[in-house]
Amino acid sequence: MSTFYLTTPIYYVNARPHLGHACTTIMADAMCRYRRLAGDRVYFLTGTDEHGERIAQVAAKAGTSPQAYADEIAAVFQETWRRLGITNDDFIRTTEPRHKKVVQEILQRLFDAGEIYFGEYGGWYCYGCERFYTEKEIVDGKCPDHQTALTFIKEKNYFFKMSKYQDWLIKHLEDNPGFIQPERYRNEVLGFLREPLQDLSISRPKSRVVWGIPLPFDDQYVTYVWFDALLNYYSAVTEPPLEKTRGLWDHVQHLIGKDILKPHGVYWPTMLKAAGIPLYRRLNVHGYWSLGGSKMSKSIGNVVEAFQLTDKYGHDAFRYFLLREMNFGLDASFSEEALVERLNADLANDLGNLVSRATTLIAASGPIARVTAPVETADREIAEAAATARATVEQTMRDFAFQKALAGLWAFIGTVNRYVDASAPWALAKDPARRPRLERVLCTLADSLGFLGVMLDPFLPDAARKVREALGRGETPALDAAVMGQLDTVPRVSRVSGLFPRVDTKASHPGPQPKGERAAQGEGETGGGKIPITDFQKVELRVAEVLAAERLPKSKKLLKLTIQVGEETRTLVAGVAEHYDPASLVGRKVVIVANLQPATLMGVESNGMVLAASHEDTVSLLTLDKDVPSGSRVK
Ligand code: ME8
Repeated sequence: MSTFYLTTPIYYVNARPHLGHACTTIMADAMCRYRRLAGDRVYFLTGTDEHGERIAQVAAKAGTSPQAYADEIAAVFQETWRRLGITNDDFIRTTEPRHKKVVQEILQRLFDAGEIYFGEYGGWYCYGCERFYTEKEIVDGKCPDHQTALTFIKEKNYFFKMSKYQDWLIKHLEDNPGFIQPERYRNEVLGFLREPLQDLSISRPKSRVVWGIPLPFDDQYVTYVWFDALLNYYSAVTEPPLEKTRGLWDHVQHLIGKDILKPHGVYWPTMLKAAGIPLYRRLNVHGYWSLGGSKMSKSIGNVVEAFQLTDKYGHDAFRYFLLREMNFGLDASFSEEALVERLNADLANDLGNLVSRATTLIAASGPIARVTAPVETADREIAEAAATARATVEQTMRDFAFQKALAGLWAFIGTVNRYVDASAPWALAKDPARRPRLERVLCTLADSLGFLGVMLDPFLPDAARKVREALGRGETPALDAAVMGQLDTVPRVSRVSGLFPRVDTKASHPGPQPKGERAAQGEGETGGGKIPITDFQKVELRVAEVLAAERLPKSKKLLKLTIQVGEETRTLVAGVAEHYDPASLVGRKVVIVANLQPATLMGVESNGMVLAASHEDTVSLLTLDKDVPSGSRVK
């Protein structure tokens, strides 16, 4: 039995879980379920990253303490993973004592060994990323990730002597080609290392940042959030003394998105090396999901909450889409339409129909104690296709290539569907003389379902369980049992229909066909006037500050407003002239629809619309309860 310890990034608690987080966590879950299926001892870790300036800032904005804020969002992450059926063994929070203790011990160890020194550094800092950017990384004077202005900061800090590990790390990457995979990311890290490596500032002065782990050797400083965060992978499995890691550490592999390659590919191995801790086994890096062409990140705001889609289409369909659509290591583009397309084609059509046809046929014939008819070429081909599919899964899962593993399984499903068509069991059933052949065909089909009930388990856990249950197999599935061609009986099978109901794409918005509860609630196709939240998300509502206001000469109703939306100034026309004196609006913050197509009203181009409530003769502009900067998103 081998041991497999897999981690996801620990997610920042400054935002709620979104599609990107769900993607990494689902990939890790599929991998861990697969390794359990293969009989490995598995430890699956995820968690939350709770320190740093950014968290303190959002907590302050929300009018609460950083700890209370972190408690709330960490609970949302935990609840999200529970509802998505994620099988993590542990959930680490960086504010837990078990973590803080390890961070302080390692800092002290590095300090005592002379790996940390006190010095001064000035550089361009992004508050969003909580890191300094080198001149080369800066794009148009802005943070390449957030596209916001950087701040020049000069301050005294503690530094980790990362630069001295540059040559060692280059050699390690060259000697261990599989250390970072796919290869493009190993090359990217080697690319970073072609430039001189700087020492890493690992502290922040308390005068500027208080929300962090105090340095054990200087109480005027807290630990830099990345230095703190990376150590979670180690602290989660450590029992005192530091080296005891329950036999897990030597097997650790990390799964991350490409945005955090540098901390994991450069900082982390050098930190481990300096602390005398064995390096991780492998860093697995996936690409980024984009939504309508722009990168999806919470700071940019176009997030998709994981729940909305899983509630709508089911966990398995959501999971399948994320695993099947992204080529591991490359970027992918998310759309609800593409999800529905995959759901209809691969799940409803290919898999759902196969399961429905096969279980219906087998259930109709009843169990068969002994199948006597010989195995024919067509049956043998199915067993061979199963062996090929399993070999593909085993090989591709070594590299986290979920899309290839699923393509391999779908090739098998296609073969079985063609086998059903060609052997036409419904025709065989009409001819008593062909009963023996019918029994062999049903046996092959039951065998195929048994195989799928095991092999699909990591990817579609709910559907795989339903298939196993239909065959009366209650036991925990095992990869070793995924072998076809050894069956001479047909079990009692219950019919499974509608494993994945088709989604009607003809309705104006993709959504499941109304049925059962949904129809009763008046949702779905008939609508009842309700829209999916994704429709609402298309509307970009923002806070705007009125800079100037004037009446339009020929109009009784219209005012021309000059407004500030974040960094942008625009003009819009509002129909509130009968209710507001222009001067009274200047300096006020209102709410606008920011992404309306421009319209020309009385010769003035209007870019957006001001929101107001009206009742009889009263018109009341939407204003804010508390002050927030113009440009803030309203949702
Ligand atoms: O970076 N596509 O946390 P984070 C795919 N706390 N994956 C995405 C994604 C997208 N559009 N957006 C986010 C942090 N992710 C640090 C990590 S680890 C010691 C500290 C996923 O909340 C992806 O896994 O910003 C990415 O690496 C991670 O979320 C970043 O999450």
